[in-house]
Amino acid sequence: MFNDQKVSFSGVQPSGNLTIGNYLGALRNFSTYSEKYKTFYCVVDEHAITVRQVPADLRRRTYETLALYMACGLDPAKNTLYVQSHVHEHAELGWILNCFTMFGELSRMTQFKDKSVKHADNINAGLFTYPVLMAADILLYQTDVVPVGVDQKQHVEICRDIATRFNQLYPDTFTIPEPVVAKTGMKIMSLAEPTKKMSKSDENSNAVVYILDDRDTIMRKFKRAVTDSDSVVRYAEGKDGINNLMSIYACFTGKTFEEIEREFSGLGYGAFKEAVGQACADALAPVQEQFRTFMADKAMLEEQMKKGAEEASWYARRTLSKVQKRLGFTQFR
Ligand code: ATP
Ligand code: LTN
Repeated sequence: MFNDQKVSFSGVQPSGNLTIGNYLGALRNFSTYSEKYKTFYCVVDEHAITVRQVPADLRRRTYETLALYMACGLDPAKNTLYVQSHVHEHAELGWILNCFTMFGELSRMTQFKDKSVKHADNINAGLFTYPVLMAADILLYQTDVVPVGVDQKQHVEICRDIATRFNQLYPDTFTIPEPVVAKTGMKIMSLAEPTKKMSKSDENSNAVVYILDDRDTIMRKFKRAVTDSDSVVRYAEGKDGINNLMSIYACFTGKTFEEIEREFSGLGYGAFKEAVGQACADALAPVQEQFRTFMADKAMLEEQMKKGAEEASWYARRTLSKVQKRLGFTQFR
């Protein structure tokens, strides 16, 4: 809460091409808060360097992620859209919160365990303290709600623990945030291995549908999606592939699972996959068109970055200064 207004905050890493998992689990839900909340949506480039990035790619993806925020309906006049490294208070509060976070609690984070296996040659301290920087992102803005996919819920929970611990020592410093996970789209699975999360850093691009894939590619990927030896479109245990396609179809069409089962009764998997592909391509077409328009105007994107960073800094400075005062750091005017 900032000046009696509720706050929504979320972030996406510019670490790869964004997927329909990112879209349905996170981005699409951000605009829900634009009218009634003060909203901050950040491109978290400092988080992205916890794994090695090619500088030119990181730079391009930072612009692309900002353009995608806007293409997903986030109007910069109503939402503060900015890049994390442009607001130095994130890193500063991150350091302070490191001193209020326990080694043991960070060791339990599943994303750290997964990424340590995936990047065994580079298990750096940043990968380990990643959730502390994320807590700083959230707490700097006195955030009430954090819209995320279900994989990030654990990180919002550790953020709540850190904030509660800090508040016990220094009362009324931070608002305690709530994670908000959408009912459908909370976890979109890989099309090739439907027990695994669809992830933008997956090496098998056929397992992942990107927001910017063209219609033919989308249709082809859904056609090849792994299903099962049954042929009935039905949501059931053990039918991970079909369950995932049904969730995706439900997200794009707003239909319930019962309606989907009825619609495809007696039609088989071929017709169903075709319909999922069409629904996905139809929904993404306007986003892609807007994205191309925004990407063609780099000067406008840079102006938005600057404006966003100025807005965000104003809030971030206030919280950081409050924290520093409570800790006993000296200050002068
Ligand atoms: P990476 O593969 O680099 O770890 P990622 O695809 O998991 O990246 P993030 O930038 O970490 O993407 O996530 C941005 C937002 O998208 C987060 O809120 C996350 O919960 C959500 N998200 C990511 N993948 C999915 C998914 N498959 N289903 C639903 N939400 C997702
Ligand atoms: N950790 C998140 C990205 C992220 C974030 C945040 C999300 C960084 N800071 C603050 C919500 C709020 C991820 O990997 N998806």
